[in-house]
Parts: sequence; C-alpha cells; structure tokens
Amino acid sequence: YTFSLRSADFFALQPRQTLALCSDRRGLCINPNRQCSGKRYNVPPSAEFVARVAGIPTMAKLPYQDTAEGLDAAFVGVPIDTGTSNRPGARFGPRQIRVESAMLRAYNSGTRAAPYESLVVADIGDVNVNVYDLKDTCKRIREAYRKILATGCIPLTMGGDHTIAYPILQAVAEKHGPVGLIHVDAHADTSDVVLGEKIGHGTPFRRCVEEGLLDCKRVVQIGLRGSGYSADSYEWSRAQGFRVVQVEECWFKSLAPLMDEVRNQMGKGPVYLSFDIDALDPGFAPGTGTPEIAGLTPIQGVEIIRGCHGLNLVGCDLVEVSPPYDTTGNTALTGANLLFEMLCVLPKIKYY
Ligand SMILES: [Mn+2]
Repeated sequence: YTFSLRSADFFALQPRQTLALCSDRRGLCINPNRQCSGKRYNVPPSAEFVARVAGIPTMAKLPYQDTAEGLDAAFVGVPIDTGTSNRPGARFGPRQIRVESAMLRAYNSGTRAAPYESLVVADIGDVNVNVYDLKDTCKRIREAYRKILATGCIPLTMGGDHTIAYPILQAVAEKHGPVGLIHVDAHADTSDVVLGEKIGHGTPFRRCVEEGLLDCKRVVQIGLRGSGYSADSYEWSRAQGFRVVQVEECWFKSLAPLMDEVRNQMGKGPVYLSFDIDALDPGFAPGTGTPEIAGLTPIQGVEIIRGCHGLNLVGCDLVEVSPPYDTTGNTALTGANLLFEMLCVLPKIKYY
C-alpha cells in the first residue's frame, strides 16, 4: 500500500467507517477503529497515529472477536481467584493486563520478531467463569479451550489464579496427547489436598500428572523457593521425573544456558508454557497472591521465554497477577510484556 492519508484525515473518520487503506508500508495499522481483519493479519494501531489511552482496552490493542475461528493465536482471559489460598484479586488480572498492554508495540526490538506479520492474532475475551463454584469453573474452562483448540488456534491465556492450568491442560492433552511443560513459578503447585480440597491453585500439576496429561520426563519447574511443609519440598516432583530448578540455581546467573538444556529436554514434541508471575521477585512483581522473596528477575523471565524459541509450543499462560496488590500497575505491565514475549516465540513467527 501507499501510505497517503494526511494526519487530519484520521480525525475525520467515523468509528464504523470501512477503510480501503488499513495499514501503512510497514503493515502498521493506521485505522483508529482497529478493524483490520479484512486484511490478512490483525495489526494493532501504532501509538504514532492513535493515542495509547484511546479505545477499548483489548490485549495489545488487537481486534476483539467472539471465537477463535480463523486465528493462529488468541489472547484469552480466565478471570478467577476462587482457587487462591491467600491474597485474592487475580480475577481482575486479565482486565488490568489488557489496560497496561497499551504500552506494547508491534515488534520485538530485542529479538526482531514480527508476530503480527506472521500470525493472525486477536483478543477473544474471557471464559465465562462461575465465581461461586470452582469445579464448575474448571468445567467451563475445559469446554472453552476444547473449542479454541479445535480451530487450530494457540491460546495465550491471561489469568486468573493457577487453578486454571489444570482444565486448560485437560483440553490441551485431549488434542495433543501428554505434553511437555515448562512451569515457571515460586511454587511447585503439586499439593494433593489443601483444606480437604483437590482443586485449587496449589494442586493443578498433581491433578495433571494423575490424569496423564503431562509427559513427565519433559517437565521442568523453574524458580521454586520459599519455606516448605517439609525439608524436601520438591521430592514428589522429582519422583515423577520432573526436572526441578530451585531458585538458588538461578541466582546471579543468565538463564540462557539453562534454556539450552530445557530445549534439549523438550525435543520436538508439544510443549505448554505456564508462567506464574510470582516466579519473579515481589520487588518487581508485588501484585500477586502468594509472593516469595528472592525470586527471578524480569530479565531472567524474558530469558526463559525467549529460550522457548524453536519449541513446538501449543499453549502458554501468564497467571496470578492480582491488581489490588499492584499499586503501580507494573505487575500487570510485566505480565503484558511477558505475554508479548510468548507470542514472539510461537512456531512460525517471522524474525527480521
Ligand atoms: Mn503457581
């Protein structure tokens, strides 16, 4: 296309107007209405042309659509905190991540990835959860993800507390068989029963193992720490064949070498990435339900995600952002950026 609209023209456009010209030479959307779906790709409007603070806050200012139909990847919110054991608030995570995601731009400056020139991406809204019934919520999540995965779309999930990984992985394993798992977290989330309950944010990966959803030799847990219920807190994980990388192994280091090993461990099979924001140190990401000191840095978080490039990723989530404890919005902002980094390492992403 030839980019020929004068800036004054933007303000003359009416909200529902159809544009013959949707994007400029670089494929950046110049349509303040963000309805770029008529073209091959959905491209968020650039803040060079459309004010960051303008518009309805979808994830990354992408178009919203009802279903995953026609998409290669989709951002999905799962707004629950009914599974939280301590500080609540993660039900507001998807909304706050969307708000802070207005800072995201279209290209990854560090890796030169161009996600919106590679995949058709949209925000498909939230799973309609039952905030009064966690087990019913799990059923709703599983069914919603069955539908998303049936279209061939890769879900990028915004949590919500970590309970959601269990029903999501039920749907993922139904489609792909047992998957490899890269689990970044302060906690193993492998408890059996908590307060008499099998379902909660401390138990999802125990349930996943019981149901055969994970290829246990291809599971790594990174960043685990904090006081435990016994001296060997991660014994159960190791007994399943998981690789456990406690945070002490991560301190003061680049995690790029670790990720070389993780890529070898994962091989060519399907992999799911589950990133609990509490893996990061609460100094960087205080807005979360169960913070633990001496955690990963955002740099290490980015290294982990960028280290997933080349894997057969079939789904990703970023969970446990709790806006009431996020007084600056920076936890949600970090979550939004980590989700963008996840998008940038999906299969078939173009790199300049
Ligand atoms: Mn967790």
